[in-house]
Amino acid sequence: MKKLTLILFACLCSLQTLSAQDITRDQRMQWWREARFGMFIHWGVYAQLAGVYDGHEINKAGEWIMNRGKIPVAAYQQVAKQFNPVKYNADEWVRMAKDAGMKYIVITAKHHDGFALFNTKASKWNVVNATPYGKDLLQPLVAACKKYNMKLGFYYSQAQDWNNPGGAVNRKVTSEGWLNPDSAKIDAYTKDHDGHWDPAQETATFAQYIDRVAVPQVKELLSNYGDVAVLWWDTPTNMTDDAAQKLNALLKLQPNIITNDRLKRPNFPGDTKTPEQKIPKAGELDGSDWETCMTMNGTWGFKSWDDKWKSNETLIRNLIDIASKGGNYLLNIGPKADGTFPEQSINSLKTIGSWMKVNGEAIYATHATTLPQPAWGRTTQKGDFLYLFVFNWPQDGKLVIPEMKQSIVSAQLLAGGSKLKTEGSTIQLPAKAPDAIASVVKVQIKR
Ligand code: JFZ
Repeated sequence: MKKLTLILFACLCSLQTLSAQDITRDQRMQWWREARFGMFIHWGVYAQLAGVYDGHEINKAGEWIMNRGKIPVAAYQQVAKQFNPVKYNADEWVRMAKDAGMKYIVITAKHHDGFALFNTKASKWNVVNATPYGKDLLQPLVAACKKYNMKLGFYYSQAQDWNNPGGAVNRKVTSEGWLNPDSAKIDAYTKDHDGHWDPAQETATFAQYIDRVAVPQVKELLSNYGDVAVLWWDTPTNMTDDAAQKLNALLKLQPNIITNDRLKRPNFPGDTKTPEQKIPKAGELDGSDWETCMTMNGTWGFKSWDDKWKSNETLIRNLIDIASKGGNYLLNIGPKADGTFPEQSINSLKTIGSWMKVNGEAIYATHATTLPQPAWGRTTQKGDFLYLFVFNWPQDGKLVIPEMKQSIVSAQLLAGGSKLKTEGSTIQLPAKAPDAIASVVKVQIKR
């Protein structure tokens, strides 16, 4: 009898943890699903080089300069001696994100160059020990995010590490989708190489790197900075299931944390899919939580000579396109070495912010509609409201909602708020679009 009770008790317990977990996933994901828009920040020693080494403009993304330029470990660590971001103002950064309508920030706590933006006991290769600045860069960001009610997540390159011994090195850049195809400044430094380029990188094994650096650092990140909203793993080069297991186990330090699918494939799917520099087709990723990460120009980490800036029209319409398909937009900023955002990024954030101020309700906490994608733009839905994003203003002023089955109760423009006449599934628009990039019509439907 005692045994039976014990077994029963054990069963009940496991049942309870199961159902508790089920609830937790939706609860855990709720803020993220409603947020729709976040800021990615790629910052580190590479910003100091800004895409130029030894007089050469190094091709490809700025944060890859050590790898693409085959910069020796000692030489790269010398660069840190100049990294002194005295103009870094975390409060200002968070305000810029907030004013743009962003709901979360994900910052590179450690990128592939292994440089920790935080105070770590696991490696001297960090901002406190290796730079004249000498202060933790994450701490002020944590404080500012708390102040402005902004969620904060950490990007952590768990496998690739080009400075800490034993870290993995991608042999070649296999997917070039995120590279700037027009930056044809090819020279001797940009040829593909096989693996490590400096013996200093190979004085420990990968397993030792995981135990000595990655595990303790992730533990620090998840213990010393309050609530961590997201852990954004990247490039599972050489990852073993054993290493992934050890890192994954640390997530219990933050019960509400959300993780992506880049720890190790396929056994560690995480919570979110991460299409990079591209927006999936409608329906393509239905059923999963996904986030498109994208650069504003052609690089993640700051590069002085990259001027492939996306227009505000592209950025705003990307956000709309992504929201209309049920995803999130993680838009990147590559701060300069002095701690300021590039001027172009600041300006775009402001423009997006003004648009969001008027039209944000059509983005946040909405979901994809079942309507076909209209030729004039995109649609989202929230409860009894449909939101119509008009990119191409109809010449005859008649906006037709294709395959609309429900009847319309009322329609109005979010910009200015004027009520619009409707007839069946046709909405009568004023002659001129209130917003040249995207005007939103809010439609109440009868369900
Ligand atoms: C990775 C990094 O290497 C890069 O520096 C940046 O941080 C970016 C956000 O992520 O780059 C990738 C990762 C995955 C793919 C392409 C580039 N991919 O899956 O195609």
